[in-house]
Amino acid sequence: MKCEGCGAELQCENETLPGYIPREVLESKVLSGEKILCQRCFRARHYGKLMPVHLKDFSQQLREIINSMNIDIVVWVLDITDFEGSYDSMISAILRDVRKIFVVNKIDLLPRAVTVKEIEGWVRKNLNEESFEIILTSATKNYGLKKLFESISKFQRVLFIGVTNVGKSSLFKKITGADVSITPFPGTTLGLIHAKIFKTNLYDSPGITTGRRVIDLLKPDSQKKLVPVKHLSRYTFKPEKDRVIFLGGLCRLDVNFESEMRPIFQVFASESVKFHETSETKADELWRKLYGKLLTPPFDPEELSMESLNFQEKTFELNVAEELSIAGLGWLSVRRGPLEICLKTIDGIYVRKREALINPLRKERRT
Ligand SMILES: Nc1nc2c(ncn2[C@@H]2O[C@H](COP(=O)(O)OP(=O)(O)OP(=O)(O)O)[C@@H](O)[C@H]2O)c(=O)[nH]1
Ligand SMILES: [Mg+2]
Repeated sequence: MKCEGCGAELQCENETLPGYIPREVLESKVLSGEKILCQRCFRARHYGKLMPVHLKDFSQQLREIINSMNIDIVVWVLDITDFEGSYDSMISAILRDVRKIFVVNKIDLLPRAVTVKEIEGWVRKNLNEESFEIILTSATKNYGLKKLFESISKFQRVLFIGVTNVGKSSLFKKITGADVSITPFPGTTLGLIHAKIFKTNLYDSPGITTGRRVIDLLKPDSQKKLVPVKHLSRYTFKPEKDRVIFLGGLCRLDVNFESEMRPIFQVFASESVKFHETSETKADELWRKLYGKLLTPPFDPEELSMESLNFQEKTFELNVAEELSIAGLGWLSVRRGPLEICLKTIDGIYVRKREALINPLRKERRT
């Protein structure tokens, strides 16, 4: 028997393992025919806390599940606010020969000035795949759900996959009506959850953790803070020469440029990422002093002690209509260049220079 919220196999023995439910609660729910939730899902819904459990890496089982369950099509859910973090090359390799649809979720979080057509065109260019269908969605604003349903209802067995927190369960719930658990903590779903709608069998699945996103390195309460809910924060910088900008304590940008005109760029991230500009001479000391205090994330200096981290450093030449994206944290978008940015962030975090998603040279407006 499975928890209807997270898909974990129910058990009454060990409170620290997935699927735990006190025996008396289980017995009474079975007798009354009520919905059965594990203790973790029950507490997540009523107290807003998600108990940490050891997560098995779902990517290991993905290939086998697709084969053994005769999956006809995989719905790979991406998060438009973290494209680099959600379109992961390891998952792409696992799914190379698998028939799939890309669902690009959370489009409500982008500035309204970007058109749906623009987003789709950008995603199409940035996916390194042979042939595919793209559907843009917002599970919270009910956008694109009809189109998604129409596409998948042609198939008999459909599997939703993706990295943690992209909104798989939110879409699954909207489409099937199944009351699955949804939280801002990554790692909510723990097992496969089945629902049938007309002739189509749909499966929600546990999120995959890649370790290549800043958010993956934080504790659950901090992860929750880092998930943008209603909108992204956006801040415009027009720095002088030799200025340093911090995106919280885990990402430092040293800005340089030759031209007379100061460069202009915007930074997009969750509201809990504190942006701070300072001079190059003050930057080292300020970083040490304010790390995890003013400079969040991390949200506590001890959560990820600065001394325990290895920082990678890479220099990028950027021009107008180019962006620099830091997986699981945010991105910056150049409005006037050229400029050079020496970026320091934790070793292993995926960083990519890309063509602008929020393109300052665009002409259209979202209707
Ligand atoms: N703004 C916005 N938030 C969304 C959207 N879809 C999901 N969310 C939020 O994103 C968070 C994660 O949603 P889930 O549906 O639990 O994500 P998941 O992919 O199932 O996560 P795991 O089970 O942990 O892998 C929740 O706080 C949702 O409310 C969306 O379209 N827009
Ligand atoms: Mg889920």
